[in-house]
Amino acid sequence: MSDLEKAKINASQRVVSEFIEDKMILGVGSGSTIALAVRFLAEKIHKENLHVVCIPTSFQARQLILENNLILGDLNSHPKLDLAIDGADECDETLTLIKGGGGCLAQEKVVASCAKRLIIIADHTKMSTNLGEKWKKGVPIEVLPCGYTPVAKKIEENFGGVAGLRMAKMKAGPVVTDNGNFILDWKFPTDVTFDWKSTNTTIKMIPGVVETGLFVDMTEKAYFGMEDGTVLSK
Ligand code: DER
Repeated sequence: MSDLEKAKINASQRVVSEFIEDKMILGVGSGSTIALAVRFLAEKIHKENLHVVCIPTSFQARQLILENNLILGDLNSHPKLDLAIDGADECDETLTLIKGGGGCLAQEKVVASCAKRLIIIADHTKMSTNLGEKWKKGVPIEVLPCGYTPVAKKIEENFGGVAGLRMAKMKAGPVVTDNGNFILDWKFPTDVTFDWKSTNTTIKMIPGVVETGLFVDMTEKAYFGMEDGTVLSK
């Protein structure tokens, strides 16, 4: 097992043991870290016979819930959640996140917005002072397929950098999200200090933008698995 995987496991175990309670409505995030966390979540729920309804943030999360014999819910039956747990591609010192490396940002943000608390689980490579220091692939932005070119141009004209269409690896053409949309990865200029709240608001107003991977003022705490085996919470 790699040190990074150990770090993810340590942070996952800490969050599961500290936050998961009986009768909880829980948002389950997406990505490899949460895939590990769901293992410990399932162990705790089955061992302690807890009643926890799990709300997925993606097709992947739905599969994880079903594969681990957890109770699957949805936002129609449970529009208000007690807690959401999720990963992040980067987390700055203000707990502003870049998410969407796995292409699930839109549903992740909806679920997180319905939760009283959002707790992030990550390894130390995701921890930064300013966004862009660690995650070099840019801010993921989910867009309607018809509008990806004008949206990319407007973002580049307004904010600089390059907004590139995310191409699939095991399929010809672009990545298509669970919602049937495309993703632009906006590699923003690093010599500019962004007010991420207003930048996010402006980008979201561009016709054709479905959601951004900027999670601003949404995170209560982030737990980072560190290289020395400890878990740092911020
Ligand atoms: O796509 C996402 O938003 C994921 O949560 C991502 O941010 C973290 O994925 P990882 O745990 O596989 O690094």
